[in-house]
Amino acid sequence: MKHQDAMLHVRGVSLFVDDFKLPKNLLHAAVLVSPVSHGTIEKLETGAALARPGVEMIITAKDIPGKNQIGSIIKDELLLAEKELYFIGQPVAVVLADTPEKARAAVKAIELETSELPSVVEPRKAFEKGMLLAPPRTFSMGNTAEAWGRCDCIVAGRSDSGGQEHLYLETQGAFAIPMENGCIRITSGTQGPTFVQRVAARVLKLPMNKIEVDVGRLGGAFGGKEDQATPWAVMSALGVQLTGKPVKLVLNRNEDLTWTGKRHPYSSDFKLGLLNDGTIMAWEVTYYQNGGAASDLSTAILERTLFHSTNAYFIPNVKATGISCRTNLPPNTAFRGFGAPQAMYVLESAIYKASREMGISPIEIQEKNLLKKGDIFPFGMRYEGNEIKRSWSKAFEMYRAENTEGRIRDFNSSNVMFKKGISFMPVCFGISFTHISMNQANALVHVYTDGSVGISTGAVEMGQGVNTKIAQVAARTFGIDLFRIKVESTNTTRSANTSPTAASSAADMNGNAVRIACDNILRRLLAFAGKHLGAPPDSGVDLVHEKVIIEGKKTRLAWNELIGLAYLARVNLSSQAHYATPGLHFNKTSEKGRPFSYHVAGTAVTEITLDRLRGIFSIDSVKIVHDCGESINHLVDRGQVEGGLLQGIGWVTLEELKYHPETDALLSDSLATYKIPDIHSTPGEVDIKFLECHSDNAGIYNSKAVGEPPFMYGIGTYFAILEAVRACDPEIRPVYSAPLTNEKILLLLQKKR
Ligand code: LUZ
Ligand code: MOS
Repeated sequence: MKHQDAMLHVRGVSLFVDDFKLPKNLLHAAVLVSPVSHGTIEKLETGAALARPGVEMIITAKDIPGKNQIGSIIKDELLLAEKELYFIGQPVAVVLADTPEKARAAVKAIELETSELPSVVEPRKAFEKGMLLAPPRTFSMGNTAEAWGRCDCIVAGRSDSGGQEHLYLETQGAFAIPMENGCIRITSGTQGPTFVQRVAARVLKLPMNKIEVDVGRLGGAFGGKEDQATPWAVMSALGVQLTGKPVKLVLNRNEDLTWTGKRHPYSSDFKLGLLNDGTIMAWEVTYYQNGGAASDLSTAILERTLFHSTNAYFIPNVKATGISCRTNLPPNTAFRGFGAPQAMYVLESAIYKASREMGISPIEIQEKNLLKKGDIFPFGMRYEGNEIKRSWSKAFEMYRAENTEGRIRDFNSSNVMFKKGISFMPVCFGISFTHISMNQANALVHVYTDGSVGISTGAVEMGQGVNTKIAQVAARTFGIDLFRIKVESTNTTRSANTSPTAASSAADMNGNAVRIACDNILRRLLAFAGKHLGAPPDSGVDLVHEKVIIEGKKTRLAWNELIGLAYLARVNLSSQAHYATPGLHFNKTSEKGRPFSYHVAGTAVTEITLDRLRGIFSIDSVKIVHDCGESINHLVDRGQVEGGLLQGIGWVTLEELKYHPETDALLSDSLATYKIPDIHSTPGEVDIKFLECHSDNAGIYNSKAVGEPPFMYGIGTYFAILEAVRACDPEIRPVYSAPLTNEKILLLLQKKR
């Protein structure tokens, strides 16, 4: 079963926001943004710009009819600046003109004068100044203060990880069309159509039922369109409301790179205590999260960091504190993994440091402390699976069977200029939105009289294959062929009050809603079929491979004919259904509960070869054992594992956001200066083995969520490089500061001791 969009994509006929044919009177929007990272507006004069040819209107904060507020969890972000400016890229005014070129030229003609204020871009500095987005939170278990005394080895240190640009292929964008009676229809490149609808209603001062949001598909998102697709969609709708004409706003790549938020950089302090045999006794960590200038999703992301502070390990005494710091960067936001990669990287740094101190292999420490079924997480939930140990064991068996350790030892002792390094990276990722109320979805299923099926849900297709999985769920539940199923656009008039497509959970939750809706229709159809065929009441009627089966015997009645007859007999051929993930609860005072439906686990083994002279490396292989539950689509899941791995490798080795030391302007603002993995930086071999297993509480049809967990396999590359550096010279002090770029590796190798 291939991705349903594959044929459209390769033929170049799939439609993205910028591809729709729009009415002739369309206005194009361009945005004037703050040129300073902190300051105030002293003068904002739009007259000259408005007088330019083709310019229809210039919108500023005072034109907003409703609330000038786009914040979600905390209402601390304006759509358009009023007086103070908090980051470079903060929207100030929107120009509407008859071409995008004229709109952008008019933006340049607006006179904006600002005075600058001191800015802060480092989270620790922000913390010292008391600039927080929310009060700090601490998750704890056992008693760390008491545990230190029983440890044979204690290591403490600092670990930093950088931000990351989402670099979705399709930049942010939206268009909006005026409808009858003040209603507006928005087509948005968003992961969260309901959120766009809610915020547009707030800003435009309209009831939500006057705003319709439609999403066909996104050209990638990775979390970058969970919250941050909203402003552009709302600006388009505002333009429609103020001019009565359709409005389109699509960012170009440079605007998108410089204005929108990214993965949160973290700076963390850690302390890890172990026994001589490698058993971890205590773990203390403080995360300073660089939240940017508004809270966006930062507090939820920090919460997920705290949930993953011990990753795939059992640690009896834990104290993890997270601090969301307000800085003068664009508000940082959701990005695949949602704070968990940052947490896991810190713990792996600490384990690596301890292994050096104790003179044992990090692999030994890792293996010794893996979570077992029944172990308790610091937030009170029990680990209910055994896939961590199973995936580790399977990976370790391969490692041993292939004599990897011996082969690397031989290679390293017979090569001077090249050294190999290896690492294991176990991952345990919790599935469910950490905000419990978001764990709900709905579906609307219609069977048409010709037997074809149309499905609407809140899930947004962004290349990840969720529509393919949803079609499979419907075909499987009905017992019919896939070609009959069409998954419709995601639309707030058909699917209301939906959660964003995020947290890896869209196929699970929307798939379950589809299953329930299809079951409702199927039950009516089978009751009708039994009656129609004269089967005695209570006989077993079923639909298999498009044929009605009675008491295990195939009848002549096929799906198409059944639908036609059922319609004439006035059977309801539509159903709406709702699904709420069961068993979730969490208490934010005690910080204990059961926030996740289940966990996804796996282990990656990464082998790299380092060129000692040049500081460059190649990844020889990444071998992954991954738990997909009972996968409903191995091809789609494999794509997610490969893509996640590569994105994770990019985060820890290549992708470096550089800012101007005085102006705070983003310097790595193009693909020439911001390097993501390409074909040359992919591993020579990516071997993915799926762990076949049955888990209680798994997702739709016992499959498991797959979007985010594989990202964290990439972290293994960092520590494989450190191992190769150690093979060059065991005296070199490792650094715990991602990304470990070629320049950093070279400096490390050259460091005078
Ligand atoms: N988005 C969100 C997420 O709003 N809540 C979450 O818990 C989450 N987790 C992962 C990715 N996106
Ligand atoms: Mo997300 S990081 O929008 O699942």
